[in-house]
Amino acid sequence: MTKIDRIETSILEIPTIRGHVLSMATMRTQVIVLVSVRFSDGSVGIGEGTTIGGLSYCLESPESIQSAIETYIAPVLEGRDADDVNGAIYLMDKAVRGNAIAKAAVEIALWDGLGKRLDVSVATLFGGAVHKQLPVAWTLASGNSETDIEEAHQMLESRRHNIFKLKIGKHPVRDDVEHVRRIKEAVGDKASVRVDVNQAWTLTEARWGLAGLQDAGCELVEQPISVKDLSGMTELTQGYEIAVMADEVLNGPEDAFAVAAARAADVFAVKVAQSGGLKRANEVIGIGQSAGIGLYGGTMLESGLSTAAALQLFATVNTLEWGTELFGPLLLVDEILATPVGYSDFCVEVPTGAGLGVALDQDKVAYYRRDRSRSVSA
Ligand code: MUC
Ligand code: MG
Repeated sequence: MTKIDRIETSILEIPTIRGHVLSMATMRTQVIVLVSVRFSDGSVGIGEGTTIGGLSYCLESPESIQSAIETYIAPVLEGRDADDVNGAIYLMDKAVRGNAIAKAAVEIALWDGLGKRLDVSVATLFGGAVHKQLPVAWTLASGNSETDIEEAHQMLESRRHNIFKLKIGKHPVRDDVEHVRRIKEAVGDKASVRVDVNQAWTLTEARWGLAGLQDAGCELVEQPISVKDLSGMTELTQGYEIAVMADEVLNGPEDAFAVAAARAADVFAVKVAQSGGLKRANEVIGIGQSAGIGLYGGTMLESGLSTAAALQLFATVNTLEWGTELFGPLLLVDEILATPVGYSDFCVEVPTGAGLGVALDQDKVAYYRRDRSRSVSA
């Protein structure tokens, strides 16, 4: 029996190509928690747990992800059967409440290891890929309308993206709607425009906002109000034509069920990290499908590693009505994969090969490492 020998983590810091301005934080660096799971047969699985803006986006930080893994998850998994990924998931859930991103990072590494040992892709472990590539959105979030318009034109000309998500919620609603209107007018029918408010609006602001946004030709609004106001989300979903997407409120299948039961969204932003791993994200997908809720492949702005993990899962889903936003590696100044995830013709390519289908560039990993404690990566 192959066993889990040792679980190791390290934190990397990689600058972003420009300031990424969200309603709750401006990102200039992305902080990535890398996980290597070493198995007794010499094989290694790799995973990544990444959040956004320190502790400003959700309840986990890079430091809490690392400490949850090293202090509480590694001791219960080390020595166990490497192939028993479901057993590991149940044990992690028993030993650790919450901490979805930490669990996801370890679970991804376990699936990667299993896929490599069986010489099949992670998509195959989830029933098989039905897509080789998926549509991919780009987020315009420079904080300046002119710069965003220029960036949108570049993306259209290079055929990299024709779906744009605009980050709003930092400015008065009227100004934000005007910003969206200008960008939609500039791209016309060549691109679709969506927005993400990251919970910044009150319900009253959201009523004005949604009316203005749909008038401006914006097709979707993501998490306009607090995760705590599910009845407000229901009102907005039912009151306007513009699609309402649930993001931060979705932390696994139980939340997906609650949102679906309350008809509190038209679309799920399915995030592997936020869901607690690939298996739980797949359950979120199943709940969305059975409730008639549209699906969107979301990101925590991860590097190519967890982007590849998400691609392995989303490639198995017949219909992602709203495509994906798996552009994380493109927001970073540098790659940590030996062979980067491919982007062309408005799509992202699903990596092929065993496990996640990607390998780390160890020189880059060493270069971007925050410190060298307890860390020897795959
Ligand atoms: C979020 O809230 O969706 C995803 C894309 C992006 O630009 O930010 C993230 C976070
Ligand atoms: Mg979002």
